Amino acid sequence: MEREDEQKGQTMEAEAEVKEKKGFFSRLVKGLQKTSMQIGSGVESIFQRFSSLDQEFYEEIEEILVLADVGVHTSMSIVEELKKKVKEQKIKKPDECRELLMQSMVQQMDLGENSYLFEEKTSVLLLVGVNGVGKTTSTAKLAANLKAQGKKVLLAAADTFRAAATEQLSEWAKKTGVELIAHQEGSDPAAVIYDAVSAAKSRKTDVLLCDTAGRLHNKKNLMEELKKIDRIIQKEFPNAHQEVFVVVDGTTGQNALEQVRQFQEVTQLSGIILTKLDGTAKGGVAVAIQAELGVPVKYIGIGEKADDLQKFNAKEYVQALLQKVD
Ligand SMILES: Nc1nc2c(ncn2[C@@H]2O[C@H](COP(=O)(O)OP(=O)(O)OP(=O)(O)O)[C@@H](O)[C@H]2O)c(=O)[nH]1
Ligand SMILES: [Mg+2]
Repeated sequence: MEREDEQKGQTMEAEAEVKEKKGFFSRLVKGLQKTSMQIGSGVESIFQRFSSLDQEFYEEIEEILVLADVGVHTSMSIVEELKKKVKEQKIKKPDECRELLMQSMVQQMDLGENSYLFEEKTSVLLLVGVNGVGKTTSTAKLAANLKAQGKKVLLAAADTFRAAATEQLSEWAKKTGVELIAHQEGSDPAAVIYDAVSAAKSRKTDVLLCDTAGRLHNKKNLMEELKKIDRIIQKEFPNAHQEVFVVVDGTTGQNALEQVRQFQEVTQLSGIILTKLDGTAKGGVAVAIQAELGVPVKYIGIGEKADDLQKFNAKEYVQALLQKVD
C-alpha cells in the first residue's frame, strides 16, 4: 500500500512537471509569437507555395530567417545545411523539409551539452550587461530558482551607482526570502563584492549572485571596474566555481551580439541570459548568438516575475520559433 502511495506520488510529481513544462513552452511560443509569425507561418507559406526545391525556395527561407534576427551569416549556414540534408536524403518536395530545417537550425546552435555546474558547487555568479537589459530582475529570478532547489543563496548589490538599484534588489531579496549584502550609494562596488565574498564564506553560502551596474563598453572606467570585481572574486574566493553571465535584451536584435562581443573583450563570459522574449523580441537572435559567438545561452527570460526564467534548450526553442501561428 505504501509503495502504491509512493508510486502515485511520483506519477503526480511527473505529471506536474510535464504540465509546468508545457505551460512554459506555450508561454514561450506566445512570447515568440512575432517570430513564429515570421518563421513558422512564413516557412509554412513557402512550403505551400513552392512545388519544387529551387533556388528561389531557398532564398525565401533565408530571407525569413534574416528578418527574424537570425543574422545573415547564420541564416546562410542554415540554408546550406538544409540543402545538404535535402540532397543526402533525396528529398523532392518542399513539404518534406520541415524537420530538416529544424535540425539545421539546432545544429547551428550546437555547443555541446549546456552545463549548469554552478548549481552543484559552491559558486559565485556575476551578472553584467548594459543599462536596463534585466540584470537585477534576472539576479532575483535566479535567486528564487536556486532557493526553490534548496540552495543557500546570497545576493550582492554591486550596483552602487544609484540608490534605487540597491533598493530594487533589496525588495527582491525580501520577496524571495534571501539575504543581501549592500553598501551605501556611491561606494566602491568592489568593496561590496569583497564583503559579500567574506559573508558567503562564513555563512557557507552555496551560490553568491552579484548584480552589477549597467555599463557601456565605451565607458572605460566602468569596464575597468568590472575587471577589478573579477579579480577580487578570483583572489578572495579561489575555491569557488566562478561564472560571468552577460544579460542581453532580446528586443535589441542584432545589437545584442555586439554587446556580448564587447563584454567578451574584458571578461571571460561563461553564458548569456536572454531576456524580454515575451515582448516584441524577434527570438532569432538566440540562434545567431550561439552560432556566431559560441557563447551558450543559459537562460531565457519571458516576463517580470520571479518564475519567468527558464533554462535554455535549443531544440525546444527552435520548435517554438517554428511554431505556426494562425
Ligand atoms: N517583459 C519583461 N520585462 C523584463 C524582463 N526582464 C526584465 N524586465 C523588465 O525590464 C526592466 C529593467 O529590468 P532591470 O532588471 O531593472 O534591468 P537592469 O539591467 O538591472 O537595469 P539597470 O540596473 O538600470 O542597468 C524592468 O522593468 C524589468 O521588470 C523579461 O524577461 N520580460
Ligand atoms: Mg539593475
